[in-house]
Amino acid sequence: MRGYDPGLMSDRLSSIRATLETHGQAHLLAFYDDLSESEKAQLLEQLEHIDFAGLEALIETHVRAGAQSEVPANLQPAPYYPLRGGSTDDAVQYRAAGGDLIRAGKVAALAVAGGQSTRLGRNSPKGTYPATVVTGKPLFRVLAEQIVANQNRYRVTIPWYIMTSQTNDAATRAFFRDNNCFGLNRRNIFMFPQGLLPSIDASSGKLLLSEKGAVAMNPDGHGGCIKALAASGAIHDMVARGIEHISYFQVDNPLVKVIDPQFVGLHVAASDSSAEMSSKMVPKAHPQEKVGVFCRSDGKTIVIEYSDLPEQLVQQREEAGHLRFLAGSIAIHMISVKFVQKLTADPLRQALPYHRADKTVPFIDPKTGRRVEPTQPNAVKLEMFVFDAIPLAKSSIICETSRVEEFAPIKNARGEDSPMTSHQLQSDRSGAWLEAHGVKVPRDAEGHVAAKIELGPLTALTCDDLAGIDLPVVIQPGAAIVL
Ligand code: UD2
Repeated sequence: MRGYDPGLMSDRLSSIRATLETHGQAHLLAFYDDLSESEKAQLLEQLEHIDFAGLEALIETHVRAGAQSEVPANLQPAPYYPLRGGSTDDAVQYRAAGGDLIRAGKVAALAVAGGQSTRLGRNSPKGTYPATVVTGKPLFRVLAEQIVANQNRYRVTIPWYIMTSQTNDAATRAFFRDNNCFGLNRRNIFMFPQGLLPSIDASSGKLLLSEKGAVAMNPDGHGGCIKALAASGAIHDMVARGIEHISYFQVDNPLVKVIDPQFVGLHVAASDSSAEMSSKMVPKAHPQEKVGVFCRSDGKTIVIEYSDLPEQLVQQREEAGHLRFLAGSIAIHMISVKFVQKLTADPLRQALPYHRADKTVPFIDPKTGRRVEPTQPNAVKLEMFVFDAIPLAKSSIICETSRVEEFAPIKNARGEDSPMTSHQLQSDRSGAWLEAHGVKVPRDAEGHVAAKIELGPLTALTCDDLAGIDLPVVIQPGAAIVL
């Protein structure tokens, strides 16, 4: 923050007041005179960083005109590389190509971890949530151990970029410090907070005050990582390290393959991939599953978020009986550094479109100065989604993966995508790997593993890694095993 200089402060105040008046947001200074000198300076600083002209256009389209996400009329299901055994010729070839790139130090990991675990009933960074079935390792540890294991395997440094948010940046850094970075070298971990956007009153289009001296802000969505990668210097750091491709994933999925050589290889070497942005999919478990759906429109691959896909398409089935719009996005991508550079080359151009989310946001009434705690959604938050970058690539490919192998997100306290469903999937994967090596694993009537089996990344990154390891012969029903 700049030093206190009364003359300068008054010039800055006049200039920002003029801007606010031009854009109908002068109420943001309603309590300016009541603030302490440091609060005044903070408010001016905050206001000076808001692009009011750009925001006015967004308020017009997304708030006043009530624009919702547009869904093209001519949607078709997107094609994808179907799941095949890892031993097919293609798979071996792609895995080798990907492995070469990883070994050459050209692949980095990127976790988007701006969220808090509020839906899980906590108020701490999502990555600190205890995720594993027996020992309750936090998500960050599960991901970090995979990076350690891959570094050992490929004898290379795999830098880890982590997008935090203003709310959880300090707590995330402290968590890593307190855990000695989970065995990783601190210098190879690059944390950067995502951008913020003002929260907007839904009925008037006015920005909200969270305090008398502060504008209410919200994180700009996981798509904000594209801009933040450039703005934070992360992309610069990648270029300096010789990184060419980024393995992107969400912090909430303990089964994600943080680095997957076969996916890296497919992304760079498939004949129909421009090697800019590639994605993984799983077949949707049921029509209403809360995952975006890969579609084609006007020759481009796009993701339509689950809430936006028209119900008639959600339910449509092929003759064989499976869903026509089947390919669920599990938010795992390969993204090239050059593609991020292309998207962010013009800092004045917004790389990705905004989506509107209606939220309940407490605010200070500019007329009375009283705090209002609404019980219904009163505000619009604007967010970017990373998958909106896909149609900006020349040619983007999708490959199928198996849910039990790679997708067990922890999002809700109960029901779908909860610790319970994630634990079951984690045990199911461990059980399947053990069975492949001759271990007798108990299963229930639905075919799920009927024991808690935790298989750490430092023991095995893949099923094949279990070869040569001393394994139990039989696992008893209800047992809790850590390997
Ligand atoms: C997301 C996808 C959904 C599906 C699902 C898979 C969107 C809009 N939806 O659903 O299609 O792929 O994931 O699990 O993408 N995050 C940030 N900053 C933000 C917002 C989110 O870092 O401003 C992180 C957050 O920490 C989490 C991830 O992004 O790791 C996903 O966020 P979410 O839980 O809000 O997304 P969700 O479950 O609605």
